[in-house]
Amino acid sequence: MKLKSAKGMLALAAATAAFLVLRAHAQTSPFTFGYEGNYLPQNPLTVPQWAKVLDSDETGPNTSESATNGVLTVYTANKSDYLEYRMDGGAGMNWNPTGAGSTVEVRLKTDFNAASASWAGNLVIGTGSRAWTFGIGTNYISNYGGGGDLVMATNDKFHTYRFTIGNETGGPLALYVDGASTPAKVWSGTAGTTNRLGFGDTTTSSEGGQIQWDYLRWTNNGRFAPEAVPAKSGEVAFCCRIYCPPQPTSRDFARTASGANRPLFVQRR
Ligand SMILES: [Ca+2]
Ligand SMILES: [Ca+2]
Repeated sequence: MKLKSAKGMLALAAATAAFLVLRAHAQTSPFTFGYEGNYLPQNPLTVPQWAKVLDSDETGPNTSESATNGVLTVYTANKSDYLEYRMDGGAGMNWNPTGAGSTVEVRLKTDFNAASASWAGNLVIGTGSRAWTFGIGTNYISNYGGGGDLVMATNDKFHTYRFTIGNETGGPLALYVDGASTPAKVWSGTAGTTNRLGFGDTTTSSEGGQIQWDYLRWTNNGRFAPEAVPAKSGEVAFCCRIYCPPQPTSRDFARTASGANRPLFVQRR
């Protein structure tokens, strides 16, 4: 496709604008529910509300929880300490895997692992027939039941972790980090009847420390991997001068630095 005239360019601009309207629609959040860290999970102001089911030292000081500036900070002093929030699953519940596929996204930053602990806290994803319990450490994420580590720094900054499950009875689960379109790790999980989301510090044996949770979002309406950048190998961005910066980067394929979509053309070499 070649652009040969201003008229042609304007026509293409109009077509692209229409495409972007559709694309913007396609990029709307797939999530049905979310916890945004504005209140403690068990606070009635949190909708949907979580159950705080376990706390090894409710009056402190060996466990603590705080929601400040949209971030929940959960601390456990020792491996033996625990503090867990649950969103139980099932028919009519706000976590209800029914075969369509499920997607969970969390944004978090670990602060530290407790002394002699390998992980700072946990995330539990259970569909009622398949379960994954993740230990989240400062330098790796592990699946307790199924084994296998994703080696990465989780304490350098907030990262986004998207977990997708296509087959909720057999797995596997794929983890995409920071919007990448290919999984950083895939875990098969283990058979089990746990049907819930859970997070915090959920066991007595392996983890303690501190994690800051910015949000947890989820849906049981499908398996939604992060969207790929639309340009493909062998294609280059060709930008309309009306809308685009003179030196578009790869990120400009989808959006600007401010997060707003920009009209872009893709021209095959
Ligand atoms: Ca623990
Ligand atoms: Ca938040």
